[in-house]
Amino acid sequence: MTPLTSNKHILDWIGSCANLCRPDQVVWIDGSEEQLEQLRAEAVSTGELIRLNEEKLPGCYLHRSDPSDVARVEGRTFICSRKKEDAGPTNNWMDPDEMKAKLRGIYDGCMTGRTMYVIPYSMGVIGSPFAKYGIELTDSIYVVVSMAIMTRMGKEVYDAIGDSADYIRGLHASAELDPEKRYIVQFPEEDYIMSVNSAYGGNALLGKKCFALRIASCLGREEGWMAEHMLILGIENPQGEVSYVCGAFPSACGKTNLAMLIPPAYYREKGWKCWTVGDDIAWLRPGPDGRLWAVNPENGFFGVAPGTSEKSNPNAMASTHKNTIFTNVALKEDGTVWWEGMDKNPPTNALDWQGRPWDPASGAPAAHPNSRFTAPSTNCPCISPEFDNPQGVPISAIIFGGRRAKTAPLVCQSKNWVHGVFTGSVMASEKTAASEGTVGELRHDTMAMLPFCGYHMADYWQHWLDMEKLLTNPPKIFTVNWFRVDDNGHFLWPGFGENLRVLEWIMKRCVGVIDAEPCILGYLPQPEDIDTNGLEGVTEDDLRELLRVDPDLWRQEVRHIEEHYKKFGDKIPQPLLDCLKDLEAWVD
Ligand code: OXD
Ligand code: MN
Repeated sequence: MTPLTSNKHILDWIGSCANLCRPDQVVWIDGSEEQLEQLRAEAVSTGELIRLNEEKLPGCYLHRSDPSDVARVEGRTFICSRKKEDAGPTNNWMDPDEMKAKLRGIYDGCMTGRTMYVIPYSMGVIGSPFAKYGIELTDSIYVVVSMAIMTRMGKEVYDAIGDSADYIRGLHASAELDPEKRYIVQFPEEDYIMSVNSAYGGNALLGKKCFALRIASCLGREEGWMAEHMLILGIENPQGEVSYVCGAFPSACGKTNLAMLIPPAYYREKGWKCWTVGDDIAWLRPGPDGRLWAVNPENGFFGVAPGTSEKSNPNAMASTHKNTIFTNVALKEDGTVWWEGMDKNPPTNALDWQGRPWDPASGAPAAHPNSRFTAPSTNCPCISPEFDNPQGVPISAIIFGGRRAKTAPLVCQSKNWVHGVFTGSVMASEKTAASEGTVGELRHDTMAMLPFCGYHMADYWQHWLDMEKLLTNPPKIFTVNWFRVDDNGHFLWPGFGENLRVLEWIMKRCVGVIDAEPCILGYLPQPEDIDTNGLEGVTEDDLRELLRVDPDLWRQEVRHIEEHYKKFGDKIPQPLLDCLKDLEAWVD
């Protein structure tokens, strides 16, 4: 097949990868619907994709992954910088030459009998100041058709790259899907990603975590911008003014629901609206006006299916009704799909995520707990009109969240940028039954970036601190906690759409039209400043409890923070240590 580019760097690199992997043929993906349709048909003929009910789910497919390949593999994900010190204590590291030698043995001849597809893609709107380009080589049609949803993909990307060597190379091979030879490797100094023996989205769709977070975090540090694991939400008030917030949350904290929030009836009637710009990743740059501007570099949602329902997130449900690829969900008799938490009617005569007949009485899940939908952003009913704006959107507030039964208040504004960076650096969540580890155990997940930062975490904090110098009007920083419980273990806050009540307070603080109560953690709302009109069951006493900061709990928290900080040794920026000192002085 004739190459779609004459760029020598690209041709040489593809040549050397083809020599190593030895595919039967190389296919250049041009992004046309015609070519994609051919590939989908081929995947259907081999069973790699299953076509779903064309009337109820037009253009939708089911893919079942290998049962040993259903999630990201942090233990096998590496940052191979030249110096170990640059990867830091929270990343796996190996010498780049040693890693490449090991990987060469695994890739050797792994595409014999298969096709190598060449995918040109852009993270961000092609040609925009934010955009970065990538080329992924893969042996998987599932990866090609998923990248067509998740990125801006097609031959226009070659025009944007031109003759330059400025693009991110990614070599993906499903190979034998052998978990023992599975490696997800980033070489940040070479703009190179190598991923082998997994076809799971987070490991194989290289534009997402590998590029848009791990590699991009390193590019951002060099170039004065930030790649963050954050949603981007637009909030429109009754006057028609839209403010934008970014939010970082560890998993199981309702990030996708917040990204697609539907205002409660009382707010809707007054004219409030919410707009989704992004559900997972934000690239943030200082604008000429001294504010921080954000884009979502992706073009689709790779959402967790279980728990998503018409009740919890109707916008996510609507996003999956056409042109969507479902992975590892259950297949119903009528050619539609099902997962736990979709509704209260488990299907009869369904097949589970591995294609086996499923008995609702068996107690086994029908869908894998990490089953996913890969859906185009344009399907989302509340997608922001600014989604494709090449300049992005200006960010008024950054929100750090976590799941804390008692310690963290419902909402609190940090004292300033430095203090906000401190609160992000010590972000933590208590484990739920759904995640590994002991229920209630605390996991520190700095800015929700623990598995995604491509360099030393303490250098990353310094980069956050340095960003302030590039901003004359930085966003205000807040912490939120939707998960406070009372003494009987009942949630005190209803969450979901009602979170807009908290966001409204945040917006008011950003424009300085409301006072707040100073405390050791920053600024708290007065209970009466959270609008509870139309909200049943949350009393002023509940709000007082939701906002209470208990010194005994914070004494324990300080010990946890000290423990967490110990990992980073003497690299921790002094301003963050000063924030910790203030907290220590308060609890002692
Ligand atoms: C994701 C993740 O899939 O954070 O977005 O794991
Ligand atoms: Mn994510």
